[in-house]
Amino acid sequence: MDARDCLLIGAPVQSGASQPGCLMGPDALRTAGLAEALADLGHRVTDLGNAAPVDMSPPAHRNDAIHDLGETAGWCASLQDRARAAMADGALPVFLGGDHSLSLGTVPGVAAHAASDGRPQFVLWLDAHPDFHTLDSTRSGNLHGTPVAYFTGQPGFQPWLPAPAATVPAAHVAMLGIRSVDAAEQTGLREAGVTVHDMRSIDELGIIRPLTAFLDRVRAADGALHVSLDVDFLDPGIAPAVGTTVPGGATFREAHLVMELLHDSGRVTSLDVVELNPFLDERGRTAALMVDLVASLMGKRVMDRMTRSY
Ligand code: 6HN
Ligand code: MN
Ligand code: MN
Ligand code: MN
Repeated sequence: MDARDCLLIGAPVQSGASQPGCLMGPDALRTAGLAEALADLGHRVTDLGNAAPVDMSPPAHRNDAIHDLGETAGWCASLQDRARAAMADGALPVFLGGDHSLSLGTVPGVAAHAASDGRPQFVLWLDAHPDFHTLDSTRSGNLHGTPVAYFTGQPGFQPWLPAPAATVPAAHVAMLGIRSVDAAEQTGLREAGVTVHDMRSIDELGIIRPLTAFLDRVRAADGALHVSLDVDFLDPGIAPAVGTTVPGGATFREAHLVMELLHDSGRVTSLDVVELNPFLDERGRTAALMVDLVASLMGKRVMDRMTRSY
């Protein structure tokens, strides 16, 4: 990959999760050396500091489980603007979470820019969960479980959340690593037509085939590609610092291979690193692993290869 202008944008959002701690995520990623790792690879890195939510007071929703709706709506509005502006600068934004509700903002923001460039937007969702609840279907009321439904344009989000600046067609979303899906999400995903590669399919097919099939589609469409990396994509044995651990996640090598293939594709235009809860970490190991994975995505490799071997 050529040297890129990387913009680090902290999004210390925790209103979408049930337990506090994601507030510290951006600073843990900084402490683990994210900017330095990207600069070492030759990229030009600017840390824009942390974004803040705008003030919003949406009406109460009939689903009593929902909490902190106004704060999450405020982040959604603010991050849509920040994401769109970062893309308009020609940069590759890296959004440092913060819980996954931040993708309510980042994805519509980058998609709005892609639309203004006349490029289709694609999203790769690396997560144990599909995050496909609507405001009506969420039982936990944790809005980090809703962004994919929101940015693919499922109904029932307005007037509680701002209208998305742009939506992404469900057919342009692929999910990898999925292993915890609620009943309402199953139905919604099937009806919308999202491509879901659950852990069983990774066990059976490996991780290369589903990913390269998706990347081929992005390339054929000359699409922009947003990658949303949830810590719980990884197995909790290697990444304990997340509030929603699910056993049986991606291994160290599977995760690095995904990042390496993404780098080789040259298609990634924006990235979320989400759900890191440093309060739950063990001596910073999860933060360090996330930094290492981002470095792989941005070109770090063990050996320089003359040719690709697959
Ligand atoms: N995440 N489906 C569960 C819920 O509460 O709606 C878990 C959501 C996890 C959210 O992965 O970002
Ligand atoms: Mn998630
Ligand atoms: Mn552009
Ligand atoms: Mn998750």
